[in-house]
Amino acid sequence: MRAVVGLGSNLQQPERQLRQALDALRAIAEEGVVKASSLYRSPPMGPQDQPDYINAVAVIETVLEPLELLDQLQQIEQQQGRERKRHWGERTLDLDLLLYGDQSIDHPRLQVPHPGITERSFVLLPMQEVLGDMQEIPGQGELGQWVERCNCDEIERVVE
Ligand code: A4P
Ligand code: MG
Repeated sequence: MRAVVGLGSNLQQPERQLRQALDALRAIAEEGVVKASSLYRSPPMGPQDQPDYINAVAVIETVLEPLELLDQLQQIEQQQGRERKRHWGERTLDLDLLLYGDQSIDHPRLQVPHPGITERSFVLLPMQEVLGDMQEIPGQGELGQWVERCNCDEIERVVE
């Protein structure tokens, strides 16, 4: 199954955190990471007294079931020293399962598509880069229409 994972970090060298997480994703995916977006920098959504975030998305091919994949993602977060401090607060690594094939999942531990997709520029823009405007978000229409509506003023692609 093709799965799309969102990556985010705003502590302890965020760009390094994301590169390390991409390596870890390569190790759990069948064919490695099929495609990774550029890195994007944006001001924090939520509490403002925290550093800017670096975000990206990765597309992987996996044989893992959705909850197994979530377990793996959480394990990678733990390996990279993830602490949960406060809602929408700072973190060394956040991995969200954004899409899993064309499935809609509503489980106490897992909602897919990830509920934040359509409102978050730091998810929409990297998704658009790797998946294109025509990508269907199950139950919510095409990605392109959400990108058009999003407030994307404050997000910038990190030039490497
Ligand atoms: N969970 C349910 N669905 C999913 C899914 N699709 N993918 C459950 C991953 N997890 C999912 O997650 C809490 C629980 O959500 C998990 O145990 C899982 O069973 P978490 O990552 O521990 O919670 P959280 O990240 O603390 O949630 P919170 O606080 O709502 O944070 P968000 O929504 O992840 O946002 N600003 C910018 N610019 N960029 C960012 O990336 N990120 C956040 C955190 C805040 N501000 C940001 C950014
Ligand atoms: Mg999360």
